[in-house]
Amino acid sequence: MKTPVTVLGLGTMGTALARAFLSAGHPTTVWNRTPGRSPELDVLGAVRAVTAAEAVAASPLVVVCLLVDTTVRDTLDGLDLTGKVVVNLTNTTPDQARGLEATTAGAAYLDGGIMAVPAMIGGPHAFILYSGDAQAFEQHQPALAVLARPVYVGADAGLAALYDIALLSAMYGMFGGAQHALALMGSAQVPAAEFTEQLLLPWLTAMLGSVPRMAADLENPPETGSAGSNLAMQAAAYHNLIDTAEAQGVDPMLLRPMGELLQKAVASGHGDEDLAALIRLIA
Ligand code: FVH
Repeated sequence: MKTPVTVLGLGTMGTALARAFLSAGHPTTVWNRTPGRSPELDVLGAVRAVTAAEAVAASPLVVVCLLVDTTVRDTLDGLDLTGKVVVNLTNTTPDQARGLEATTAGAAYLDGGIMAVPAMIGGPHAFILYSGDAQAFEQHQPALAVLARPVYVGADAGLAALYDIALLSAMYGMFGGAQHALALMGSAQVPAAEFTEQLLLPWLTAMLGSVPRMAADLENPPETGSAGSNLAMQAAAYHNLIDTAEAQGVDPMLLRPMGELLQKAVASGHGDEDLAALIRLIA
């Protein structure tokens, strides 16, 4: 028989997780603060627990996907977790994950960072970062794999959150740039969908190709200066990005921090270097 699983939290993500476990044949007990949420899970065979304590008692593997850290703490507070493996897939900071590990006495703790939206769960492109108890991860890897590709990043329970936050930070930076570009083109009534498909996506895809070189430069700084687009040149041109946004009536708030960092890099003598120098500056 497949490992029985409990899912605490039936928001959009918790529901997707429960659905994936049920579809893969795991006996699945679910609990949610507001009863009756996601009735489609009943059709798939979910067992509804009335209390979180009842839900935890039903399975050796307890997956938690609630709103924030305090929600998880309040929900688990006072429950008997002895002998359970608790997998917390709620978004947390590294310190919150370590704190939660310390409070789940008697249980093995794994913290997770879901790198997917709900519709991707159970599909080929989703992955979930895990850190914490290595033995628990080994034992339950087959069950966790029905959700998304499991990626174990280390025994420190806070590591998955650190990786998760790094990837989310990169995502928001990317979205911020794309959103500014669309606002700018919108100010000239350029159709957004066509601009995105024909120019924005090819441009961003080509530029993403330079990220591995940035990472390589960070690990092995080049002995000579920039091979192509030095920071002094970029800082000089960056004024045009701000001026154009203002002239078009678009708030440059998403662009300003990068311009300030470029100026700082040049002022502190890094003008002949490449973009990896900016990483060293903020670190
Ligand atoms: N959805 C997404 O795209 C992202 C993908 C990456 C991971 N995140 C994180 O997953 C956590 C849950 O997200 P969600 O999308 O399921 O969120 P909601 O649909 O808003 O559901 C929230 C659940 O939390 C329950 N809840 C809220 N407050 C309390 C409370 N005080 N006590 C007990 N439960 C609480 C809520 O219950 P209810 O409102 O239905 O009673 C939902 O079950 C989250 O950390 C994301 O950052 C999702």
